[in-house]
Amino acid sequence: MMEYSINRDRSRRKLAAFSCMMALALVLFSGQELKGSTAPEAEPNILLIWTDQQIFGMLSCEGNQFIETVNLDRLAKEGAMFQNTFTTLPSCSPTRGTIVSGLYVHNHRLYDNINPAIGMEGIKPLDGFKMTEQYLSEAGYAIGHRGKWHAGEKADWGTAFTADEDFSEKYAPRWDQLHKQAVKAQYPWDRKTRTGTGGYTMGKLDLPIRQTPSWQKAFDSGKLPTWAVVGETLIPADMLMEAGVVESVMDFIEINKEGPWMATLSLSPPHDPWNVPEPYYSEIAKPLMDKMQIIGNGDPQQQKSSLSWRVGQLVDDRGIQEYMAIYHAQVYMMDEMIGRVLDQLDALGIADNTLVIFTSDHGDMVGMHRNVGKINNNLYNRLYHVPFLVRYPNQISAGQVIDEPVMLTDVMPTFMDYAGIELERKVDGMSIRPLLENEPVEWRDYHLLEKFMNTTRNPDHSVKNMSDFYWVMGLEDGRFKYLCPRFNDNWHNKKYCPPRFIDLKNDPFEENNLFEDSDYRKLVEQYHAKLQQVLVESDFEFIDQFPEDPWSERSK
Ligand SMILES: [Ca+2]
Repeated sequence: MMEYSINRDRSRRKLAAFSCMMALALVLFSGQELKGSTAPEAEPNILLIWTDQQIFGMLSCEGNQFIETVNLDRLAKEGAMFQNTFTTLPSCSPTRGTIVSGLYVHNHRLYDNINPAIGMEGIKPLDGFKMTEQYLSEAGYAIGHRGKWHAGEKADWGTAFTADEDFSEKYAPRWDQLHKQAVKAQYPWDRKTRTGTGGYTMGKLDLPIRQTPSWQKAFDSGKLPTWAVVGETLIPADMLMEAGVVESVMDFIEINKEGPWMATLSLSPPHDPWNVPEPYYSEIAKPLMDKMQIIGNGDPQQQKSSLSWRVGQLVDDRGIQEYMAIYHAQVYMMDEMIGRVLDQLDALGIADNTLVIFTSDHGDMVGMHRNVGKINNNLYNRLYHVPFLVRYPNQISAGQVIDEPVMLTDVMPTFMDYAGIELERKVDGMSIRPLLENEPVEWRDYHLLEKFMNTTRNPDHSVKNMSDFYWVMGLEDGRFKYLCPRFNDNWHNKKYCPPRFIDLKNDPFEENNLFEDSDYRKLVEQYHAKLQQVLVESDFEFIDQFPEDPWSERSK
């Protein structure tokens, strides 16, 4: 089944060379100047690397004291490290929609995780939606997505994401199928028996995983959801799904080395299930277990509605430490795998003309307030703050540390900017090129936070309109954070996320809600007005449902 991609990639390469000449001719004839300090020699290759569920602060260049991530550190050293990058919604599918479209979730409309097995396929995207891969494919780039996709495989989303039939039908969803098979081989549970509000019925344990003592004990209680598995996998490292993804992306780059190409290396760890094989288990995870510190002691009343907190209650503190240590080991293992691809760019002599971005789709609680995983409804920064490294030796200087608030909406317009492609419609993100090249730019001073909870009672879980959602919109600027929920009939009595106002400077673990504190009334009003302005400016189509004032929802 691999031949089709090889043939197709070859034909694209010819097309790419032609389009490259055309672009050069256009520049020469129009006298148009390329942006930036120096004109790039050629259209850059683009390598987008993302892990899943990796928080900012896990890399040694970001200050992690427990593991040395020498390969990703190299990207920071030879390029730029962003310290303040947020996703807009901490779930897989919505973020992936944002990365490829440059749009906020409320604009690309992939509100919740796609799960075709239970009929969740999102909402039809807005007209004129066009994703990164489509633009680049039309410009002559060879496109290779490898690894987890999770952004739709059929119906409306399949069409919206289609760069061409190969991409939609074979590249991306094919990897999702493989991923599913790999997961299924380890976790023989049946999604069709999914019950209740976010739990999974437990399948029988037949895993090639040796769970840690605390997690084995919790497992034996029969109360854990099936994803909450922490231990040592008995699958050798070179036979893991991720090793195959890395090899495949390397094959793609080798075949297309003359460029231009765009490759996505999409890796699942440190997403659950949390496990690593030897030697990572003994050499990295085990020695760290004693050293892991649980931070935060969130109010149980506020945490109750969150599955990640409930799972954390089923293990003792040692269990939380085991999970945190293995999470670190997963990041370490991913760093080694990513290093193979970076070495390949050097060996092929194409690193200088390859724009590399490394990030993650969203965070994880990593033990904060004794939470396990990401299913927490309180919109903690820990779930939104992600790593973000950029390297492009031909165009940006090395060793930069950048503090401006960047969002994953900015990935797509940045790629377009460097590839010299004009966008056909307005997107919410901004190209980070001026930040990278030290050019003057008016930049945002906040992150927009979004969260949509599907509250439909439709048997197929499909979302028909906005009133099917309980949603929360938030704004944070590093100093304060304001969360504004919009309840609906199904959910207003559940204490999901009440309105919140947090002093991030003095309360970094977000434990004290100042929303009802009269001293902060004026500030809350200001943040409410600013949030509303951001939503108006970004064409939030349900702005009429936005609460009139911060306190209007409270009385419901
Ligand atoms: Ca994810």
